[in-house]
Amino acid sequence: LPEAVVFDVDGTLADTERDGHRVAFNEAFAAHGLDLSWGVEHYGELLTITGGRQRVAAALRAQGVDDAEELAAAVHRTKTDLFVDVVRRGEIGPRPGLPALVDDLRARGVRIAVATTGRRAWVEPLLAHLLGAGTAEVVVCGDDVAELKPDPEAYRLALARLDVDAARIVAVEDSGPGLRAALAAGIATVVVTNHYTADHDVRGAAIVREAYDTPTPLTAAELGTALA
Ligand code: XBP
Ligand code: MG
Repeated sequence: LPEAVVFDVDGTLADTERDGHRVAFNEAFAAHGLDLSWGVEHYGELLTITGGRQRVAAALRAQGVDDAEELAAAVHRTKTDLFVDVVRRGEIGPRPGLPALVDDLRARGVRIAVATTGRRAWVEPLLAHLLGAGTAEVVVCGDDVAELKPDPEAYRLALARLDVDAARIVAVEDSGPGLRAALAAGIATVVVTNHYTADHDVRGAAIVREAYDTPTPLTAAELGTALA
């Protein structure tokens, strides 16, 4: 068994992007009077830009907006507030089969951590809702690092806070950029894809699946085989 499992959040613990973050971004654009709206398919392409503020800044720069960085920061603050409300209303549930995996890990004494590029303001209430407060003993967020995924900084920080060797742990990710971040930190990685990441390049992953619960439930023991 791994000593610890480090989970990504967006797309991995929950399907947060299409009906969550995307909608909050669009509401924030409207609140700031911007003529910008991200459709479901287009948003999938934008996910290669990790970090909400960076994603907005790229879109504003593409529109030739002056002070794109400053405006992006303001729009992203609005988006974060809106998304915190969505999370607090309990509208985002876990991906099917995830709670069973987390129960299995906890029952076997495997430590649980989180490494995400998302903002702590919504990550903490979402984790409390999905896993129960305190289930993840280490939570690294986008606020904590200078470089977002695919840079390994978030994973390296999680390793340091867990005080474990990379060779003893397994990461669970949903996307290409997330996979590359974990691999660059020397961590064996299991990828559970979703509709947005089904066609991502996942070479290098120890295991690739489309779901936690099918064709068989993903277990702590199966995660352990990623270390071999
Ligand atoms: C997730 C992200 C985040 C979210 C939005 O990537 O890139 O930016 O899309 O959250 P990963 P914020 O799953 O690899 O961590 O607006 O808080 O950035
Ligand atoms: Mg993700």
